[in-house]
Order: sequence, then C-alpha cells, then structure tokens
Amino acid sequence: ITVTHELAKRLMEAGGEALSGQYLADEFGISRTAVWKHIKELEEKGYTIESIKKRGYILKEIPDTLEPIAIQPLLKTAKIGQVMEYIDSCPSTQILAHKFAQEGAPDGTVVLTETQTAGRGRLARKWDSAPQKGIWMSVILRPDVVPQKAPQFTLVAAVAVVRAIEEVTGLKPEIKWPNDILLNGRKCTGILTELQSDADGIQALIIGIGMNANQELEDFSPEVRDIATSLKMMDGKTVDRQELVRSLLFYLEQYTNLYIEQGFKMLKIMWESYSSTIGRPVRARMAKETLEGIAEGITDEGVLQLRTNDGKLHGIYSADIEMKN
Ligand code: BTX
Repeated sequence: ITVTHELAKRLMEAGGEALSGQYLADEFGISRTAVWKHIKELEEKGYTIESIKKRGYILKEIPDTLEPIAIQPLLKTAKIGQVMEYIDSCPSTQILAHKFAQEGAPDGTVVLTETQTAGRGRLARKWDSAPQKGIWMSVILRPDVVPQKAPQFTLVAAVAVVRAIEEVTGLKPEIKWPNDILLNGRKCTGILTELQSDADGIQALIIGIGMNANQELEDFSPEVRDIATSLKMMDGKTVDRQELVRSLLFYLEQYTNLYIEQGFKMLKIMWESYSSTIGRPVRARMAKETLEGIAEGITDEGVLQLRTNDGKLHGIYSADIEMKN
C-alpha cells in the first residue's frame, strides 16, 4: 500500500470531514508539501478534493472506477480482495485469473476490469460487458476441498451476490438454479465457476461474476436485450459500483468461509429462500436430454432434484432451466 493509497483511505474514512495537511504529514511522517503532491496525484486520477485554508482537505468525489485504490481502503475482508489486479480493458477476467492462478496468485486474489472484449459464460457463450457499466470480476480461491465440490461454490457465490444487491440497492433478486441471478425474471448477474486441478486436488477455483449495474437498455447488445436487466434499470438509480464490489467481496468471504467450515447446510437454507426455481414447474435442458417436472429442491451437494410427471426423482448436475407457467 502506497502513501497515496493510505491518503485516499484516510480521506474516505473521514466521511466528508476536513483533514489538515499538518495532521496528514505527521501521520505519514512526510512533509506537508509531500502530502500536497499526493493530493495532486489523486486529483489527476479524477478525485475531487477541496482544500480549505487552515482546515485541510475534504474528499468530495471519487471517480467511478474499479481501481483498487477506490475499493480497497474501505474493504471489510481479511482475505478476498487484499490482492487486486485491475486492468482497464481485457478479453476476459477469467482468462487473466487463470493465468495469475497458474503463476501463483494468492488465495483471494481479485481480477477486475471496466470492459471485456470476449467475456464468456458457460459452454463458451458470450457475456456482454459494457464499458464501466458493470462489475466484471474473477476471484481466485484456493480452498482445501475435493474437485467435486467446485460446483457448490457457484451456489455459495449466488447467495453472496443476492445479499450484496439487497444490501446496496434494497432490490430483491431471485436465484435461478444454478447460476443466474434474476430481477423481475430478467438476468442481472451471471456466475461462472472454473477449476484448475491436478492429482493433488483443487489448485484454484476461478469464480467469475458478471453483474449488470448501471446499463440502460441500449447498452446491451440486441441479442440479450429481451432477457437482461441492470440494477439501474430496476430502480432508476445509479448504483455505486465500488460499494457493490466491497459488499460482494465481503459476503463472498463470509459465505465461502461458512461453507468450508460447516458445509452446505446453512447456505442451502439461504439459497432456497432466494430461489425462484424450487417448488415450481421447470424444463431442464441438458446436453443429451430435456426433462420437465417440478423442481423439488437441492441436495446438500447442490444437485437439483427434479420430479418428472411419472413420479421419478432425477438429480440434475448441470442444465439450463426454463420456468414453465
Ligand atoms: P451463462 O452461460 O449462464 O449465460 C450466458 C448467456 O446469458 C448468454 O448466452 C446470453 O444469452 C446471456 N447474456 C450474455 N450477456 C449477458 C448480460 N450482460 N446480462 C444478462 N444476460 C447476458 C453466465 O453464463 C456466466 C457469466 C459470467 C460472466 C463473468 S464476467 C467476469 C468473468 N469473465 C468472463 O469472461 N466471464 C465471467
């Protein structure tokens, strides 16, 4: 953490109160001129800082960027996001995260970008990632669990996403098994969990989260306009993306810890309470077949239980789910 980082942190924490140049100089053990230089550096990054004679510096506005300097100071996690890689534009944060993981990036490393040129969903589908409008993020985790448990992290992440959206916007999203977060039946977030494993087990889990935050309808490509929505489109309010990232990382840490320590039981209850799938008639499209029936629940392993009309109960590990009316 650099002095500029620390300075940004102090100004953010001051919550609109002035901090004097002398106070800051003493805190950091540098001269007041040096403090002023760091203030200028923040201003060049787009921070609006008011300096008032005899009183000091007040932070007025932070630019709408997902740079670590704008996120980390108020981050309430012990692990996730303590290392953050930020890049203005990239093909896909998943690709980058895989590379960083192979190079030894620590547990909890977060990769963030403003836009992706080749954002991806499951089965090589495209993920629309409008510049500066969403949260396009991959989180590297190195949990000590067997590879079979990897899909459950998608469910755990889904609960974290819902909690973060609720906390920051007050909106009430639903989860569609396994990885869609919906508002009014439209997708506002997608989650993609990928795995690096070898004979010793999981080397890294790469959890990709794509959240539509501030898009207007025209910001989406025509192919997804009928199925997608953003938080802003739901309540007309521009959401603070930095706060959303912080909240998301906080809950992701809470719930992945809970999962690793206590298993899926508690999270299953939470997941089911947010689910739009359970208890409803659905159609499950899988690679080889399509089944219709009632989604009765998920198992402790996160497997969807689907009862078809002939009374048989099927365990579904991976599928696209359509709701039937
Ligand atoms: P999925 O396969 O469940 O969903 C992909 C489908 O969702 C697409 O085929 C399209 O119909 C629709 N779609 C595409 N873009 C959007 C969007 N922005 N909003 C709503 N619907 C959309 C879901 O896969 C997993 C997505 C993970 C995305 C993150 S972003 C950060 C990370 N990097 C990366 O390349 N992927 C992940």
